[in-house]
Amino acid sequence: SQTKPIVISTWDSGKDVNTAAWKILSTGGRALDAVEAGARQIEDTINCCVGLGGYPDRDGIVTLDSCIMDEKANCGAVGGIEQIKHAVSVARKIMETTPHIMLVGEGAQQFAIENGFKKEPKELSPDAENAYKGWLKKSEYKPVINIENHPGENPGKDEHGPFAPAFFDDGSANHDTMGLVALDNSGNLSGAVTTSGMAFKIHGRVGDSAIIGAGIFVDNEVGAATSTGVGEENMRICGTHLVVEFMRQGDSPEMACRKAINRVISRDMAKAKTFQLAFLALNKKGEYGAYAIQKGFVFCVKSNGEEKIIPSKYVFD
Ligand code: SD4
Repeated sequence: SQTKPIVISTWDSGKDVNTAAWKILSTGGRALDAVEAGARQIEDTINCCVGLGGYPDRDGIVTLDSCIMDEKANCGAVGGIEQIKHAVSVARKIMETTPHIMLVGEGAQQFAIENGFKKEPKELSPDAENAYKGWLKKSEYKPVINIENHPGENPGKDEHGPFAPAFFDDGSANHDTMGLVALDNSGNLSGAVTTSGMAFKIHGRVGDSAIIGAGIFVDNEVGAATSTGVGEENMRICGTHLVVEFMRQGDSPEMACRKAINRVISRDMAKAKTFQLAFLALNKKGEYGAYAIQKGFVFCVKSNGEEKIIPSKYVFD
């Protein structure tokens, strides 16, 4: 038996995102349209971690990453785009109207404006402004190129490094990247992810949420997966591609996510204890599952029979 349509999404903010996606899925619409609508819903809100109200990079600039993929392996992605609200729709536009998959930075913004997207003001949201001021105060504001500063690695210095301590988040800051995947009434899968990325990242840093195979992967014969957490750790293993491949080999969505998490942990257990990374997956039958490194990740599900916020299983307390 197959549960369809169905949409699943990251974090508790996924509840409203699923509602937006459900409007499309429940009336027989395409999974692709549903995941775009879901991502747009949260891009329209003020959120620490998605859209133009998100936390800036360490130069005080908000840059967005997003990607989208449909049932035919069409994909679009945008990295480090500034002052454009609906990064996910830019990604879709790239997918549908160009021979390319990804545009970044100024070129992406130029493309968006040429395609009718409005250039928004540069101002930070009040919440982001506060967070940034706080970060500047406490941090020794020295550019450190290419050093990932994980909490625990440099006692006394690490809390305010270029990469904010994602795993300390318990609702406060620096999580809530929105990744969602859906299966529509026709049995087709699509996925999208949208984020302002790691707070206080180096200007120009692009994370997993812009990378097909890391932020999102969809294979219409098998399933789809998305991810949230420290993007670098996901990119290292092409995580969502890996999750989908495990499902292809017969694993349940939860087991597939768990195996991808195990892949990360087994390489360096001590380091894995210092960051959060989570995978969320849906298969062709509408079965879903998740796995995280740390406690605290939740995801949202919406189908005809279910509307729930579910705590993910995890490795470390
Ligand atoms: C990133 N994966 O930019 C994102 C951050 C994230 O919830 O997931 N936050 O690395």
